[in-house]
Amino acid sequence: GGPASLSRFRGALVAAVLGDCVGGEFEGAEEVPMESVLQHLNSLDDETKGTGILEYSDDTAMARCVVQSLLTRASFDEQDMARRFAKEYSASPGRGYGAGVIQVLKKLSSPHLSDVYQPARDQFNGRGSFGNGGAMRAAPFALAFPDLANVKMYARLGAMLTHSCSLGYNGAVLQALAVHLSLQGALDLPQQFISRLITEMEEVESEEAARNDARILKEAEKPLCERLHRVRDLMDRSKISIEEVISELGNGIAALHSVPTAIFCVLHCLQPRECLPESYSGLERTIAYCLALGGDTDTIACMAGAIAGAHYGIEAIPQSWIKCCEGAEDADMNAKRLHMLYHQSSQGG
Ligand code: F2R
Ligand code: MG
Ligand code: MG
Repeated sequence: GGPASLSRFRGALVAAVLGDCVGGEFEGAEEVPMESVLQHLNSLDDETKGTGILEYSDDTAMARCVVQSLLTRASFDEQDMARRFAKEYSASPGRGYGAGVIQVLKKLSSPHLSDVYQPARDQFNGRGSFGNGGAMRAAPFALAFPDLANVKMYARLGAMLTHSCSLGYNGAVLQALAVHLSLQGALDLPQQFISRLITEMEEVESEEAARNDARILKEAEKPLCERLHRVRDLMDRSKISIEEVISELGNGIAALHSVPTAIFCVLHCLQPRECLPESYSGLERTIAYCLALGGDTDTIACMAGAIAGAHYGIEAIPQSWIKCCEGAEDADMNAKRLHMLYHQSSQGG
């Protein structure tokens, strides 16, 4: 489909859910042989093996809250979104949430809370979380707002409800930007895609709060930009091992160690790869590659799924995968509603 087509919206939201559901199998694993990944993915096609339904985790649970809030309010409403996060957590606390964010979600359910951003500010002795929980649910912002400045502003504010460290919320900004650009067809020119991300993040990371956090955490001056430069170097290489990707970019729970990694996975899998079946679509390659990295596989596959889904569209997703992932059909329905909201907004309606 063309820029911002319905197929791209459906691809983005559905593939994010699939990445979470199929990636959950390997979350936290140190080494994941590609053979195990392919076996896992093959089992989704084989109804006789009865994989059953793969449940979604916190990544999708929170993204669903973001989607419902944006659709219901037809804009960003921090009170409404915070209430939805708290309600979702209290209804299903066993979705594998991060150890720290649970405190925020409990506090957000208090009827006496006057500032919904305060619980996030109190995390980690006032430093705030740099986890990837803001980024893992950032894709819907790119599907609700056509304007780039709004995508950046609302992805940041949406993440700040739980992640007040700039590395956490700027990771969300980067993820939303990647989905926004992919939706426009920017991955047709991968070099320009990565350059554009670097340019945008240069501005985002020049803010004082970001510079302070980087200094305190002893990271590079502009940590996400520095990682994006590494992505650009790696994507120019014809061969690269999984070990090198992990050591250069990371595969962990911090936004810094997972958002650039997800972007790399998408870029690397734009072409067929020796280690992956020729029959795979680009989207299947991307998800498989994310799983083979080990570490935070559900989240990296969820984020890469959203970016890749916005590029390839819904047609690249196997029906058998959709059938066995909890929440995938809901995501498809919501993508259609977001597509309408997006186009209403772009017409000034
Ligand atoms: N939590 C997990 N996976 C662990 C295994 C779950 C298992 N399956 C189960 O069911 O028990 N996955 C999910 O968490 C990640 C998103 O986490 P989020 O929302 O960012 O949480 P949090 O707690 O804010 O941050 C995560 C951890 O990062 C460290 N950290 C963050 N900021 C820190 C700081 N300023 N100083 C020190 N450490 C900091 C802490 O260890 C946090 O707990 C996703 O992977 C999602 O899938
Ligand atoms: Mg998860
Ligand atoms: Mg995870």
